[in-house]
Amino acid sequence: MSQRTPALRTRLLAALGLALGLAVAAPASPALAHDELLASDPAADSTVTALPDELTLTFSGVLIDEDGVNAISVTDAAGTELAEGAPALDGTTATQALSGDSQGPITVRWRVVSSDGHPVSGEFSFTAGDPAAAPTSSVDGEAETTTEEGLPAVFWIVVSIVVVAGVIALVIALVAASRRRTED
Ligand SMILES: [Cu+2]
Repeated sequence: MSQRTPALRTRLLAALGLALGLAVAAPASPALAHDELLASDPAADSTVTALPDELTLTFSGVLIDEDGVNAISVTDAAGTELAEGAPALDGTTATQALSGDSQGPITVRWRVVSSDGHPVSGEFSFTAGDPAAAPTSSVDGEAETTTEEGLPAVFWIVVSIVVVAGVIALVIALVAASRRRTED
């Protein structure tokens, strides 16, 4: 027994180390496979003569198409929502109908579910028409936007903690079980 225990403990420690390594690495590696926004029409930071009837976003992969999971918000300088209805998905392209004829800086905030199942989001802006004709800014809409950006990171941290806790519980159970067996 005194000879077997150190070997068993070493093996269990190695298993624990491997499991922890996998648990930490797992959420990080699929992040590399997230779909990215490749292009948009209007393009980011471009200037167009007038607000178009629709906006298209082209991604690097086919987005998950389920009701309500993909959202595109398009607002003018006053914070008025210009997006009309939900975006239409076609393969790697999302098309968002726009309404109104707002001029000046237009902000696009998108949040979609990547083909690997993870939510991805981003923001860019373009200029429509005459910037001097932009509606006057109301400060309201600004504060809310930053909170949503942080959500996926927090989500994966929580998932990692749960996974690590689960692995530790499993290892403790295995150690207890093997102890019971060696005592017999
Ligand atoms: Cu991912």
